[in-house]
Amino acid sequence: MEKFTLFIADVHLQPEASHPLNQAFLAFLKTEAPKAEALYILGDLFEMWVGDDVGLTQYAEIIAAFKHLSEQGVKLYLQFGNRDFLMRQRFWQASGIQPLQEPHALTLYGHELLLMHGDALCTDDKQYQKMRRILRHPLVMWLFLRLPQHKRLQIGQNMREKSKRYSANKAENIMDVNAAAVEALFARYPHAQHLIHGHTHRPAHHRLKVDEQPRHRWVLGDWQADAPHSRILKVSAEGIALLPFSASAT
Ligand SMILES: [Mn+2]
Repeated sequence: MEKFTLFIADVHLQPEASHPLNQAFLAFLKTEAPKAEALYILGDLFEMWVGDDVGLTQYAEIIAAFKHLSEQGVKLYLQFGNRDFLMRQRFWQASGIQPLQEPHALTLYGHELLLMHGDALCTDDKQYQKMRRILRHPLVMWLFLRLPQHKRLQIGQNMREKSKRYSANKAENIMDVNAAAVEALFARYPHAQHLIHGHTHRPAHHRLKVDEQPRHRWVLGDWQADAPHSRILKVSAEGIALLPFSASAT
């Protein structure tokens, strides 16, 4: 059987366990993911994560499915997104997922890969980058996690709504990755051939040249809540491909 690894991002699992998106993702974990050697989740797995105490209850069924998958021998890795960066020790233990720094460079089946969520590359959106620096500040995160549960849930819900309004009112090009930021990243990782990221919800395979070298930028799809489908990346010795994934087809 062909050995391969899957990459996904921007699932945006909903706090309501019965949501069709969560059910579709559970089906993915039970049918597609077990065939892979490893599954990499490049951020925004959860629509929001306000602390392990809340999240392990909210997403209990999915976390149990991850644990089962890891016990079956599928390696699981995750990078933080802009919606879910407060997972801590209890989450890693309960899920069997291993955290990855950003960016993360690795060699897989002979391909030189570079992984990140992607929001750090959207440098044209100054307002967003400023907010990101504040929210990801260790002291801010430390303080937030010490608030009572109801307060954290309330803040999380407010931010969810603000983010929706924010994206709706912002020019499309401002929220995409900045070409110079991508080139600067490749300059820092001269061996990387393929950058894989999510965040922008614009699945695509971009070809570019940096320092005369051909490079690739693969953008993963988000998971649509109404009729769950996405574009996920399959990497094997044969090559790299962005494939449609549809929950109804499984
Ligand atoms: Mn994102």
